[in-house]
Amino acid sequence: MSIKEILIQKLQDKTARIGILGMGYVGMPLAVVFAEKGFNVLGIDPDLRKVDTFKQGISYIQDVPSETVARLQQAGKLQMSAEFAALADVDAVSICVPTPLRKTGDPDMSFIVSATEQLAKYVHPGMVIVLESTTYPGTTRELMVPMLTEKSGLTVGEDIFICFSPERVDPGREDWTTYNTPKVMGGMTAACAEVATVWYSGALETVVPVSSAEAAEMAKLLENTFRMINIAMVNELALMCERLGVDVWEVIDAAATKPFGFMKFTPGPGLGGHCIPIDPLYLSWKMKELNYTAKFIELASEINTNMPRYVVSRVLDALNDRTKPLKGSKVLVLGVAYKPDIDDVRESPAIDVIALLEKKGALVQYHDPRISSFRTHEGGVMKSISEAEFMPAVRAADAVIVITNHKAYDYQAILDAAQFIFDSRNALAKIGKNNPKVVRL
Ligand code: SAJ
Repeated sequence: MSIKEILIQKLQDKTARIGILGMGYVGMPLAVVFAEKGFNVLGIDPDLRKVDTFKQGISYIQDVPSETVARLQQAGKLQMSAEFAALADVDAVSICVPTPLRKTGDPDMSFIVSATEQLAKYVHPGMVIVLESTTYPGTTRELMVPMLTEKSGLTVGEDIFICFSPERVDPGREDWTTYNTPKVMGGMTAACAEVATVWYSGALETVVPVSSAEAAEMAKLLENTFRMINIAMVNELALMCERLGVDVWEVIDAAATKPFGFMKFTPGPGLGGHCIPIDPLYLSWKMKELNYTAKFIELASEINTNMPRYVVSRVLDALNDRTKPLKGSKVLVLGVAYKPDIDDVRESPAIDVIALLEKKGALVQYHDPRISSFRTHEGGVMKSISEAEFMPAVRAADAVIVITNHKAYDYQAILDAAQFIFDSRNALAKIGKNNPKVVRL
């Protein structure tokens, strides 16, 4: 039997040992899915706090219950370590590490490089490697393959099998999970795709093979660029509707009655999260390397990035209409998470809105039931007001600004108590319509 046939056999009978590099919101659920389906899984993460928490049978990932972690650990199906040396005994590796942006706006490949450098020390014949981290097209071929073959002398498609398979984890979502979300799989060779498809099909509901790693890398970027550009389009629509004196929310709801050929997006104070504002910039960066300007991405990024400034300008105008300067006004920001009903503040436009308000001299407080504090751009720490302080702060504020429309808020009570509300999310919707105390984006 060939190396490939032996590896496929081990993947089919689940004697293959699995390694997950990076046990975050992508790696942990993936490790659990493989372990639940009978594989022996080792999660490797350099963060000792994660490893220690895991070893206590506690989950630090919102989508994975501690009961699951404890059960799989006791069953010997799922272990965690901070030591990469354990990779020497592993047959199949998924790399699920962060791909953020540098301060310069260029891709930060350091997590992929360091994980691959570690893996390269232990790579051996009969290993399949799948990169899941969102990255620019060409990463698997141009960066992963050389790092894993040049020193080892191993041949891709014969000794080792290298693929790209984009993660599609949406933290907090319960309808689409790691198990039932279709998984695109692109191999460096047909044999690579065959091996990885056998592996992932042993645990996930649907695997969708494509012809190359680049096709899989690009599919992911299309998914998230599609969102970023459409959000930018409705954000610009909001600016146009304001100038036209037309209610953008009514316009979008009306357009959304079209049962085909339309997909609803809503305007807001900007684009947050660790995916949508960032992933498309990996593509535009790569295209610049190829002397091509990704015009839609650049324009969408410009529009989305400007939304916090637009929100502050609208608040300033509204206070002016109430003969109140923004400077010295008490402003209460409601919700700083990057989207409703989650506890993640990464890239949240709320941070920009608050910084701009303070720059204009406003006296700013914020409340978020899920974010007790966050680090400001200047490196300071801002704390949420308490529940006890909440309603008095709503009453005392010259302006209440809804930035993140958490379901937890009692918008009627807020409307009754506030002097003025700027609603950037149409959170008040009907109850705020035609109410002189409310101005909407
Ligand atoms: N946003 C708008 N208007 C919209 C939709 C979103 O302003 O119509 C804002 C959100 O408030 C947030 C940002 O855009 O600040 C991103 O929102 P998102 O709904 O895209 O949520 P994310 O960042 O959690 O995106 C993830 C992505 N999942 C993966 O990358 C695996 C994305 O591909 C999913 O489509 C998205 O979840 C989802 O559908 O929930």
